[in-house]
Amino acid sequence: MTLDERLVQTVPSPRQIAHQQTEFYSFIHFTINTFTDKEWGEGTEDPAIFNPYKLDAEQWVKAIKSAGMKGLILTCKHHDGFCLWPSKYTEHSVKSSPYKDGKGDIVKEVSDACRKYGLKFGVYLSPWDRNCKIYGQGKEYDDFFIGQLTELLTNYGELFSVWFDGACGEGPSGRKQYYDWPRYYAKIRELQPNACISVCGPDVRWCGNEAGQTRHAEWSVVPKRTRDTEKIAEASQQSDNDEFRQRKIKATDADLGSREILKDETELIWYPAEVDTSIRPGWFWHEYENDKVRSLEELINIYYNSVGGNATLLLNVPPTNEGLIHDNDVKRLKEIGDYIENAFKTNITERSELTVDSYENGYSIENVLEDNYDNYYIAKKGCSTATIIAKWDTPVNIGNIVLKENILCSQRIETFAIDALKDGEFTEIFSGTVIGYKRIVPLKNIETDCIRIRITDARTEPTLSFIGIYETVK
Ligand code: FUL
Repeated sequence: MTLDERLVQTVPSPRQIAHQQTEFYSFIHFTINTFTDKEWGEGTEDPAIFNPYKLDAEQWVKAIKSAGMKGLILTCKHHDGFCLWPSKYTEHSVKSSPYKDGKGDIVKEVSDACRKYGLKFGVYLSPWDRNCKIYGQGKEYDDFFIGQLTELLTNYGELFSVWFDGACGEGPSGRKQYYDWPRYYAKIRELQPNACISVCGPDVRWCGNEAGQTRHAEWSVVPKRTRDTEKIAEASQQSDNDEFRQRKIKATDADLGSREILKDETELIWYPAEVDTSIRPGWFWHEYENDKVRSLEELINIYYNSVGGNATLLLNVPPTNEGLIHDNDVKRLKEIGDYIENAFKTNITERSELTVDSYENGYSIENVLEDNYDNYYIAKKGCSTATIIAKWDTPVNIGNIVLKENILCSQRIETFAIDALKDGEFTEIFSGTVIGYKRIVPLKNIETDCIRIRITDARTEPTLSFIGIYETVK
């Protein structure tokens, strides 16, 4: 079998497809650290300090929805071991805090608010637990961890993500727990078969940094060894420092999936990237960061490079110690939502005369007008390139072009380019590598009456499930 044949045989699972379609969703970092101004708690904090007396999960969910996000992942337990739900396996939880006189369950409040407003819900459960006395004792700790995991998997409805962090700062003389990952995964598959297991897990790949940086080309078919949990943990945060959060991708990891990289790999997997970053410098809320909410421009740029670059975006928004999302973050989230709504409001592909140089019977180019995988375009057998032309009667102003492959047929396109007709001649205005699930090409208001999209190389006959050409909204 040729390399290209092997590559295109590697396809996503239904749960991976559903996850990728979630596109943009939020992280909520909230725990006892919110009250101590720390990023990593020690595990010795007194639960008496935990009292987010104004907590309003619906306020969180509304703010997140206003940004156009479709899901929420809550840090049910961070490294300090404090549980936001009344776990029966520890006293280090909300039940020992003044919050609602020890009768609160924040996981319940947040998951209920998500259902009410139509957001998917996911859980973050830190494998590293600094409070737990038996951490490092092998099976005994795994039993405890499975107990807590089971509570989260059974009591809060359907989950779309279970997020396992690789971070651990125990150091060389610290306790070392060899996590029984296969056992954790089996429990999740048994109780939440539709949930993706992310980062230290088989379904969603950590992009490799926390700064919001993406690779030039983010491939979904990568070597199986990229899923090795030990390696993921090694690359994860090892100590509580700001520098790590700003760290970019190492040059050696810049390419995970080109033909050159994959040619000698024996085992390949579908393992799409997720970009996780915070709206502020820290993952947790700190009063002194209230005026450090990242700019709209920076966040939109991250959105284009992640959601528009064949990855998903997990944007953290940390609630305050009162239990509310701060006004500055609320405002920025709404700005993001408005920006995205405007940028992708008016799709003028349908108004164009659309032609292509080749297609397979039953897979004609009109199939790209609707955004689904039931109908899609595929080039004629034997063709690894395609030239698509969209022509309008009068000039149009284009702000963005969205291209999507049908990933049920794997990720096939290697390179593409876009040209605009100006004074009777085509000029190249963009060239790129991957398309994958979704590629957004920002065009800064190009005026033309004809656009040409050239798929210049593909692993086998290229597919496109959707083309959206968006007019600039004034
Ligand atoms: C890291 C953790 O150490 C941070 O505190 C945060 O939770 C981030 C998402 O993952 O590895």
